[in-house]
Amino acid sequence: MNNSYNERSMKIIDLKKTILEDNDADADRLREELKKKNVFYMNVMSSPGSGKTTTIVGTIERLRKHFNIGVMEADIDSDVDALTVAKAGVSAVQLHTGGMCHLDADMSRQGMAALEAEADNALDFIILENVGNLVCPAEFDTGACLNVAILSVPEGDDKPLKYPLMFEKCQVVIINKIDSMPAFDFDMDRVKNNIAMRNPEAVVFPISARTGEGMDAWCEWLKDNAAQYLGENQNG
Ligand SMILES: Nc1nc2c(ncn2[C@@H]2O[C@H](COP(=O)(O)OP(=O)(O)OP(=O)(O)O)[C@@H](O)[C@H]2O)c(=O)[nH]1
Ligand SMILES: [Mg+2]
Repeated sequence: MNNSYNERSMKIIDLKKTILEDNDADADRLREELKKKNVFYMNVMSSPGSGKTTTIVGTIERLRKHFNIGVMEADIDSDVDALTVAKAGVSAVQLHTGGMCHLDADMSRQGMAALEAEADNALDFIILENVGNLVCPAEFDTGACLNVAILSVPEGDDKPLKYPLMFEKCQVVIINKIDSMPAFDFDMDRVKNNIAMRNPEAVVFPISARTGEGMDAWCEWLKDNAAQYLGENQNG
């Protein structure tokens, strides 16, 4: 058969890597921008329902006298979390990700512009509740200066083994719902060992966002770290 078509070369583009590399560079730029503006940016990640919103509300209650806090709630749809957080008395915006399972640096920047327009005073502490997902959010640097993963007791102590990247990328792991320990075979020593295998530097805080147990220790640590970051920027 006479084939009149010329053969064409075919290019495979590793899209994901390009997207990730572009995003990494943009996240570094955002961190620099936030440093200049003296804003501490914390990214909270977990599976759906691990207690991100409940922990964030408890954190706001303890830290709002120390910082001007604003919250970005990222979800695929709905505004329930932004409404919950706004009731705690801080500026909040709901970000819809258009079906995406994570937030990236540019989406963070867009959200911050909306949040700043919403806020009465200049914010110095921005919290992102990332989309509930233990995989995708860990792949995309949001430009945050602190990454926090929440693992709740009912999910099981083996999750750091199954979802390594999340536990490698965060500086803090909060173990939430410790009030439910009697109902599960969750072993606190085992989970700490599993986290340490992935990330020996990670700081671990067992808490119950429902009863408040452990919340003061977590918030004291966070207050000291945020104050140090903001102080360093002012001095530097
Ligand atoms: N027993 C117990 N329940 C909790 C605790 N923290 C949160 N919950 C409950 O867990 C459910 C989910 O909590 P949320 O704070 O909405 O979890 P989330 O991670 O924000 O959920 P998504 O935004 O949907 O991903 C709610 O019914 C909370 O009341 C806790 O420490 N102990
Ligand atoms: Mg939530």
